[in-house]
Amino acid sequence: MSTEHLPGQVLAPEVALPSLGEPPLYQVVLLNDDFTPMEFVVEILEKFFHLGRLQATQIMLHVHTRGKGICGVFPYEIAETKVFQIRDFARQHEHPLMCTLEAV
Ligand code: TYC
Repeated sequence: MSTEHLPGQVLAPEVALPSLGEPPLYQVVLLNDDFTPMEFVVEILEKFFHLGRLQATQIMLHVHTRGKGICGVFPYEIAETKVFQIRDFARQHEHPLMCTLEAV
């Protein structure tokens, strides 16, 4: 289908130019379980969120004691990619670690 306008036709601005606000943000949430080793969780936080050892350990311990915790906040596609990568990495190492997305 052609996208050319008919001569003299003018598109309403809201149709021609969708507003470009900030993208909605999503938090990547890590869930506790009884089996995944603490050291493995710390490695995940370092590897996928570029956290230092201290902050990664603090977040791991928060998840361990409180049941869940936020690893980072991102636009949807980045957050979704991190969730998939973490799930895959955990499965490759045969750990049941789970993480999810939550709208901010
Ligand atoms: N509870 C796990 C243990 O005692 C450690 C753990 C922490 C697992 C955080 C998952 O998201 C998690 N080995």
